[in-house]
Amino acid sequence: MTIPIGTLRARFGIVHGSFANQRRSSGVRARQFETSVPHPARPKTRRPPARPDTKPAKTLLATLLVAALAAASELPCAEPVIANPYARTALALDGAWRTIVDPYDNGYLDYRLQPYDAQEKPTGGYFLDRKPASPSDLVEYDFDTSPELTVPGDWNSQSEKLLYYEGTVWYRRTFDRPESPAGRRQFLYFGAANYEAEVYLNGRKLGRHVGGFTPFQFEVTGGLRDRGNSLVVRVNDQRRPEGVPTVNTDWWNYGGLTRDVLLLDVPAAFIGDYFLQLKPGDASRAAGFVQLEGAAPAAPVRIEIAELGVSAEAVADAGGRAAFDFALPGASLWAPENPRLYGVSISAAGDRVAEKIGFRTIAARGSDLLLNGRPVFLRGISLHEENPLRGARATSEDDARLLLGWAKELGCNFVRLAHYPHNEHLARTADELGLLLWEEIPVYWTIHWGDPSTLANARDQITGLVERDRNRASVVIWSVGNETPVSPERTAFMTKLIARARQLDPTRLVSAAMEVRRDPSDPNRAVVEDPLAELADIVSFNEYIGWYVGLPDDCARVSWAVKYDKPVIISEFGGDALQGFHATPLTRFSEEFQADLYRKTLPMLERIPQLRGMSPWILCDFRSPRRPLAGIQDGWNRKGLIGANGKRKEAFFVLRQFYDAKAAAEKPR
Ligand code: GCB
Repeated sequence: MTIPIGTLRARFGIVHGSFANQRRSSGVRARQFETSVPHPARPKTRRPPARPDTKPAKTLLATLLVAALAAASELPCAEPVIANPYARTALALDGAWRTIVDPYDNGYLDYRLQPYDAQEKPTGGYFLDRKPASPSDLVEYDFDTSPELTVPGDWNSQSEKLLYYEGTVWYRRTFDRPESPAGRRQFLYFGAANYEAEVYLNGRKLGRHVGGFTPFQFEVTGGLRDRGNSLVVRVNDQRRPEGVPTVNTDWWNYGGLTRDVLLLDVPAAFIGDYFLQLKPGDASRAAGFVQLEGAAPAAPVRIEIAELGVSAEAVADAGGRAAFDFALPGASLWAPENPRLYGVSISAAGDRVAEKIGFRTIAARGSDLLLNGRPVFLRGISLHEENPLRGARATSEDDARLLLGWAKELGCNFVRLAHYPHNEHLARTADELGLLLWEEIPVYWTIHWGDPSTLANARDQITGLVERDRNRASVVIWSVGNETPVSPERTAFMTKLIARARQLDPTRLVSAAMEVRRDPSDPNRAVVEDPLAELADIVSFNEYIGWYVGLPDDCARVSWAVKYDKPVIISEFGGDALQGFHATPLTRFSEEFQADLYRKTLPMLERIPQLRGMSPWILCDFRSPRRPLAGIQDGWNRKGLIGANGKRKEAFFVLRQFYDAKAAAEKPR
């Protein structure tokens, strides 16, 4: 959510009982699969209508696309940011920023706890970036002599003192105005700031953004000095019950300016956004829109794809939006084994932006998952946006290549980016490497379902994520959350998020990581039953049989009751192992235990008739404040198949063998 304050210039738009319950109760591991677990009452749900066959489904999709495009043009611009910022003329404001750690928010609030920036003429506040006017002048902070932190980057990993710090850190960066012909416009673009950011330029507040993983921007045209601009950002990552995520997460939620900061420079009228994919229902055509900002009415817009000989033109409507629908003769479809991207060039009103886009279809038909019309099995792995070798937020393209390279080595064609939007480099690199992606927002565990501000926040996050990545061929699934407790309020909340994702992008599938419970009358029967499963395109759930529930040998006895005629993805399973710790397979935290768990889990999952993929938990060990066990965990969740030292554990090879066999079985003969 971006809230602009008295913008320097009106911005475009306007700136601005499940198994899981069992294991989490009081932190005590309930090991017995046989233990009875009460399940919260669920409302009666209607069975979904029978799935129409492909033809009507395609027509429906096409209608939905048209309706979504029409509806989207009527929506208020909640948080528009410039699409594809990396293709723009930009000054990268990355590198060393001066910082002040401010646990009491002393630079933000006066001694009556009133925000300085609410005063008409602020009498204090670090955002003024003041210097003493004379030796007798009292100023109790000085950015120029304060420690530096690197941006993009989290603060926790950059200083031993900040390892567990949650609160406010002030960032300041100075810069000169880059040369730019008169009439052009400038925007300060932030890839993300976790969790809340107040942004000030030369002592004036530009606005505020809430939500730690989506981009935001402020227009600063006319507000830049030639020399010595002072850009100050207050970043606060205090956990809050009504937040998204809320106070409880099984990952370290790194604070800071964790993504790139760019000063973008664009023409007066420019291409603000675009969305181009294969036309639902007709894979021989592309369809979508281009959104212009500040252009004269009826501006012509051109899309060119030189390699395919495409040059299509459309005229923007009164709102600056041009709709496209054109043939893609001879396009080779994007797929993991053929990650073909085409150079797409968009030009209008004197602006031009270039992009690489892949074209493919994804659909669910009955329990089948179809990629480009052919059944596909998702050989996946889950991932946090963390470089385990540094114990730090992953921030760069290099980090993306490291992590996704490991996933490729594991034999994956699919990666679940858990539990929040990862940086844009991940999706762009996945496009190139040929990895299908599941992308998610941090609606994790127990969100405040009844709080409208929480819903607005989550809605903003799904909006920001979909708008940023809907041109990525790699992304096939939008996930609206993880392990949320079944209740009417939660389902109403999720229904709205699903509708939002579909409205913004009718070309992809929607899911959420759900839970599994035990049938009270049959201890060995695992039941998946959730009204959310009725709403989703894919039924995904996390299961920890053999780790939180029972022991790996129990897997042999489990039968499944998944009543939905939809593709099933096991979004998580796994167990902890400390890399290099060897013992018997029944010794917790040993590599042998984890490998045995994988060996026994895989055949158990294959007994689910609708199984179409999995993303076991997880590729790498990751930092978690919920994992104190000394000598073993030391603040890390050890469910990675790769340790924090970068070394593969035995289970890595078990899964790789399974995936290699799957891939071989799928190869067209
Ligand atoms: C889960 C969560 C994931 C945890 C994992 C675990 O179900 O979705 O965030 O890290 O279990 O290790 O317990």
